Amino acid sequence: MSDVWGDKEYYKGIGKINYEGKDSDNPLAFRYYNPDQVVAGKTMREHFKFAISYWPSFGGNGSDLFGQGTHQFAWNEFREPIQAAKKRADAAFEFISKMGFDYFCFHDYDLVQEGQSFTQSELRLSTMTTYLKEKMDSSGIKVLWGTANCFSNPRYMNGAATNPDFKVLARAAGQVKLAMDATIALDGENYIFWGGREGYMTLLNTDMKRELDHLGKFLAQARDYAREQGFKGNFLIEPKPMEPLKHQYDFDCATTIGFLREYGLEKDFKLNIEVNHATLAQHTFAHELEVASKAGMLGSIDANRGDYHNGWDTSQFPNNVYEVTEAMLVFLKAGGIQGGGVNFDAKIRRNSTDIEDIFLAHIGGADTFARALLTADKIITSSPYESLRQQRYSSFDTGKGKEFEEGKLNFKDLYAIAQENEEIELKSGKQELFENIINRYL
Ligand code: XUL
Ligand code: CO
Repeated sequence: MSDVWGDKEYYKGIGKINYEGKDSDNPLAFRYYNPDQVVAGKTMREHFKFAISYWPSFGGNGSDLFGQGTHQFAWNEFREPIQAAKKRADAAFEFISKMGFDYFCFHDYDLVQEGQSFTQSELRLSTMTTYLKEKMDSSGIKVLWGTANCFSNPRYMNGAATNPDFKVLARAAGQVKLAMDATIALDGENYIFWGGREGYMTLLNTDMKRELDHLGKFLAQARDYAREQGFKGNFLIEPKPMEPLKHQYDFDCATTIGFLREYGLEKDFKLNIEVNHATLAQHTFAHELEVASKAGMLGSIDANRGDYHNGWDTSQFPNNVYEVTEAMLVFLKAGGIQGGGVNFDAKIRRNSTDIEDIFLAHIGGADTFARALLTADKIITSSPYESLRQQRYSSFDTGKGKEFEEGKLNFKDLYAIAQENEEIELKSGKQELFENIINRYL
C-alpha cells in the first residue's frame, strides 16, 4: 500500500473504511454503502462510481473571506510547486484507497499550481500526469473526469470562451487542450466544462449573441480535437445559474439543453448535475435529473447540498435522505447515469479541523446516497407508487386519449370532444399519498 501513498502516511490511525451495516456504532464505517450489494441489477459500486474531488478535499486550507486557513494538514506545507503537487497526490491517493472509492476528478491546476507562463504550466502538468499515472496503475484508482480551471486566473475575469478579447479565448483553448490531453493520458472517462465565468454581470457591456456563438464554436472545436485524439467518453456541461457571475449562460439543465441543441452539440454532450447548483436555480435536484434524463443527457452528478437559509453555494456534504430518495427514483427510472458517476463536489466546514473529518464527511455522503437508492428501489418494486403515477395518465391509454397521443386527432377533433360537454370529474393528484409512500419506505 505504501507505494500508493508515497513515503509518508498522512491519515495515521485511520484504516480502510468498511461496510459494517446499519447497527454499527463505528463512525468510521459505512452503514448503508455496501459496494458489492446488488440493487436493481447492479452493485452499488457500479451504480454510483463514487469519486473524490481533488479541489474541495485537497485544494483549499479552510480560508474564507473573513479569515485565514484552519486546515493545517501536513501535505499543505510544501511550497515548491512540483513537490507540493506530489505530496498532495500522495495524500489524495492514500485517502481514496482508504475510502475504497474507485475514482477521482480534477481541474488542471488542482494537480499542480499554474506556471508563470503557458509553457511552464504545460511542463508541470505533464510531470504530474506521469506521476499520477504510476499511482493509478498501482492502486487501480481511475479518473471519472478532468476539466480546466478557466475561471480563477484574473485573465478570465470577463469570461474564457465568451471573453470579448480573442486572445483570452485562444488562451483558454490552449489550456483546455492541455487539460484534455492530461485527461486522455490518464484514461479519464469524461471531460467536464463548468463555465464559471461564461455569462455576464451587466448587459450594458455585453453582446450576448456573439458570446454564445463563440462558446458554441469553442465547444465544437474542443470536442473535435478530443475525438481526433481517440477520446470516446462524454463531454459534460455543468449548469449553474449564478455565482460567480450574476447571469451564467448554463443557468440550469433546460437552458443548457436548449443551448446544446442550438449549436448542434447534443450528440456528444451530456449534463453533470450538481445538487447545490439546482438549489440556486430554484429547482429540486430531482427536477434537474428528470429534465436531463428526459433529453437522454443524464451524464453525471456532483453530490453536495446547499443551506436553505443561505443564497450561495455552500457545497456541504449530502445528508438529506428524503431529497436524495426523490432523486434516486428518477435515477433508477432512467436506468442510472450514462458514463459518469457521483462526484463529491463538497467541502468540510472551516472548523472541521480533525484529520478524520474528511472521512466522516464522505462516509455520510456515500451512506446518504446508498440509503436513498435502497429506499427508492423498495418504493419502485414494492409500493403502489409506479402504478399510481401511471393511473393518473390512464385516460391517454385507450380511446380518444390514445388517438391524441398517436397523432390521429387534430385541434378541431379536440374541439368536437369539448363540445360533447361531458361533466368532468375532479381527480385528486394524491400528493400527500405519494409523499407518505416515501416516508414509509425510508
Ligand atoms: C463550481 C463547481 C466546479 C465544477 C468543476 O460551483 O461546481 O467545481 O464542478 O469546475
Ligand atoms: Co461541481
